[in-house]
Amino acid sequence: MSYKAGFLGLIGQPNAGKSTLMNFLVDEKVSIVSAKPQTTRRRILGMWTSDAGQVVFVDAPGLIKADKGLNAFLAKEAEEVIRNSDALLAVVSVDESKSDDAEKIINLVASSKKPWIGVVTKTDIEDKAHRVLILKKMIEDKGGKAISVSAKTYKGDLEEREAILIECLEILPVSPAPLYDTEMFTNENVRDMACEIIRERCFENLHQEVPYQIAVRIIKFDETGPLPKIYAEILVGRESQKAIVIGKGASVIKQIGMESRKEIEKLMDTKVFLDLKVQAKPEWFDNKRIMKELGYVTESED
Ligand SMILES: Nc1nc2c(ncn2[C@@H]2O[C@H](COP(=O)(O)OP(=O)(O)OP(=O)(O)O)[C@@H](O)[C@H]2O)c(=O)[nH]1
Ligand SMILES: [Mg+2]
Repeated sequence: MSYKAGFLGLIGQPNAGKSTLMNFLVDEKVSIVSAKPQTTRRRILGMWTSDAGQVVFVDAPGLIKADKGLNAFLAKEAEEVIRNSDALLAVVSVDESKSDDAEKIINLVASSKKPWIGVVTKTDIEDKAHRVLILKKMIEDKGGKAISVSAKTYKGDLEEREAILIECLEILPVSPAPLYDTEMFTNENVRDMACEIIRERCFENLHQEVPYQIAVRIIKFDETGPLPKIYAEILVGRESQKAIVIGKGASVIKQIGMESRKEIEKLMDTKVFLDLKVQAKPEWFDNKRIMKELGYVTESED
């Protein structure tokens, strides 16, 4: 078989399990995950390389419709992943909240004219088990190959994972060489991954609209000494949210800081010093300059 390589976009509703699926297939924690929808904000690449080729997964925000602020960015980002990928995975979950949510995704991917596979996720949710066959049939009726997987409870059946990866490789174009260095599993740098880890911990520890109006930026990343020192800032969209993020006696920010530090230490394989500050930037999501600085501007707008 000839060598294959290309970009494989993950398309699905918010919360369908796209990031969990990519992390599982790449076998690394590349993309952040949370129980709340709209966790992923910009495309994140995860690579898997073998002798037969290289799959470059493109994790995208869940598909939404919006024409303003951060949500408009999420909508455009997902559209660009559909447009720019060589092939697509339609990711549909057995616990989709509305019955036609999965159908919309399958129809959209099938009409993209790109090679695609439908992946039914969260098959471990027992009271939704009957949905697996329904969704697989929906995929096959649109001409796609259907795969089902539980990416979260997966217990190391390497053959099953490899089988999915080989299916993914098959729908990619023939390529003379890999697209990225074969040792790489992501093109994200440590700085950006640290920001995403802090944002993930904010999604875990904060509720209602607060996590959606948060952004994280690194102020200083000092790796000169034996202990890397990271100074980061959590931006909130309203003055009143500052007290919520800090919490009573700074309990919330301390918890976010401790959890983030542990994750960053795992990522960097060393102890780190992490300093978190909270800053209110009212309606930062309506400010073009700040949005651009945070990376929330699509390629087409740039
Ligand atoms: N039970 C079960 N839960 C899963 C599985 N895959 C993902 N989840 C959970 O579903 C939730 C959403 O997962 P994500 O991977 O963040 O979903 P996503 O599609 O990337 O979501 P957005 O980035 O918000 O669009 C998290 O709570 C995951 O733990 C699975 O196979 N089984
Ligand atoms: Mg995601």
